[in-house]
Amino acid sequence: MKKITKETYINWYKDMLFWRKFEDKLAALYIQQKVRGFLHLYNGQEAVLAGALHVMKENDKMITAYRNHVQPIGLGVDPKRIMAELLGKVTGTSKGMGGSMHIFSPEHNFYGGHGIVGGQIPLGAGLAFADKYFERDGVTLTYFGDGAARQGSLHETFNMAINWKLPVVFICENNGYAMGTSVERTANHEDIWKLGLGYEMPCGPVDGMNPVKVAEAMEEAIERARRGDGPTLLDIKTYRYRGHSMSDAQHYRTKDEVNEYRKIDPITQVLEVIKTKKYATDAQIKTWDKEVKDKVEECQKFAEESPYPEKQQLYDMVYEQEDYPFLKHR
Ligand SMILES: Cc1ncc(C[n+]2csc(CCOP(=O)(O)OP(=O)(O)O)c2C)c(N)n1
Ligand SMILES: [Mg+2]
Repeated sequence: MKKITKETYINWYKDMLFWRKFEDKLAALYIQQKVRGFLHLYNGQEAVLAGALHVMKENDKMITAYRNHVQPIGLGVDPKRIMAELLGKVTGTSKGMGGSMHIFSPEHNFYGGHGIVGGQIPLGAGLAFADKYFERDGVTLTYFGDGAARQGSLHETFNMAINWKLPVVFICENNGYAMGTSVERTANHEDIWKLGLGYEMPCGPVDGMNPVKVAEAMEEAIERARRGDGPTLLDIKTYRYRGHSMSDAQHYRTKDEVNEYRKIDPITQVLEVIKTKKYATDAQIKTWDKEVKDKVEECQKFAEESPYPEKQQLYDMVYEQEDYPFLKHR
């Protein structure tokens, strides 16, 4: 694995803080009704992304559900375009037509952004199949939630992926809840990783609040897939501080529970290493915090000042059969 150095910690801190603040801004814009529809935030889960990015290589891909605003930023998409997409602006990643749940950027190896719970699990295996079929060196990181782990298509996909030794890593981002339903209520045991055992798929639990632990587990899984030994299932234990979406009264958990997880917050953990190892002074850390704040404001300014799409765009983005014999779209 690429060494975890002082620079790694500093980049992790800056990146994770930016993702957190970027989404805090989205929450504020949602309350102002500038972001409409659904909004599912990643607050608390950042280490799962930071650890993965440390070990991913150029041709590796990522696909996830609707909690999908910061992964493309990590893969190199301009965050201004993501904020614009959320505000429905023409400068967005899908010209404002996709919105929060459908961020997409194949040129950055980011394949969405999927609203159907578990819908992306077979799609991730499909991306991996394509890489194997065309003999391309790529591994697909297929993310899904603990709720999605209860979908039937997961089993069909696992069976096929292990049988054909597809270059895919199945990553259950286990944040403890599917909307208001806790993991313990959805099965007779809580170890989602054991779903791999029936397929003799390498599998195990991972501490998802620590990017080092995530990177180590991911490295092993990605390299296994890359050398042709097929998939792994990682049950990454993480937590989301905010509600399922913005309209969640959170009656299913206590404030104390949320605070317990804040004590092991991934950003704080990384900052503690930076401080104890004296990787930076307090003044330097303050400068980074200010840089993050400014970058978020720049995104907001860009998104707010961008125009909405022309109405005509609606017709450009639907499938239209060339020889359709009846009324034309335009
Ligand atoms: C097939 C399907 N069933 C139900 C829903 C409604 N729904 C949206 S999110 C969600 C919970 C999913 O939880 P989980 O997979 O744990 O992901 P998390 O939101 O925790 O990231 C449900 C039931 C849906 N979008 N699609
Ligand atoms: Mg969940």
